[in-house]
Amino acid sequence: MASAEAPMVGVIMGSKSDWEYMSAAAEVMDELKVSHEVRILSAHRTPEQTLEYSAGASARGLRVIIAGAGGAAHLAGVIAAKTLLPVIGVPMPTTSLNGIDSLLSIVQMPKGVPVATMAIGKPGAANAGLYAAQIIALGDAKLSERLAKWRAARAQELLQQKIP
Ligand code: RP5
Repeated sequence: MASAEAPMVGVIMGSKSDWEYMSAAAEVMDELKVSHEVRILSAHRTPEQTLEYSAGASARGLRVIIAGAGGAAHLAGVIAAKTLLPVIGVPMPTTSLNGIDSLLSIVQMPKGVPVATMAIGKPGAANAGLYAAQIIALGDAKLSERLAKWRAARAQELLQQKIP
C-alpha cells in the first residue's frame, strides 16, 4: 500500500508479476511508517520512462530507490546510472533459473555505479524496505526509534519460539 504523504522511497519493479515478492518491501515500510510509492517500470520494455523516473527522483523528494527485477535484471543498474540516490536491487525468482540469474545480473555492477544487492525474493524485498528505512533514519530520530523497537520485537518473537 503506497503512502499518501510525499514519498521518500520509490519501489519499482519490472513487471506486475514481481509484486508477489516486492510487496514485502512495501509491507515493512508501512509498518515503520516510511512513505513510499510503487511503480512498474522496465529497463527493457519501457526504457525511456525508466530513465525519466530515475533522473527526476531526487528533485521529487525521493531519498532511496528500491528496484526489483528478474531474469536479465537490468532495472536497478539502469536506475542507478541516472541518479545519485542510493539504489537497492532485489533479485526476483520469476524465471526458470529461480533468481540466480537475477542475482548475478544485479550484483555485478561495474565500478563507479553501485547497487546495494539484497537476497533473492521476499526476504530480500523485506530487507530492502528495512535498509531504505535505515538510510532515512540517519536523519530521522523517530524512525530510528521505530526501527529499534521493530528489531527488539523480532528478537522477542524468536525467544518465544518453542519446538512442539
Ligand atoms: C522481468 O522479467 C520482470 O522483472 C519479471 O521478474 C520477469 C518476468 O516478467 P513478466 O514476463 O512476468 O512480465 O523483466
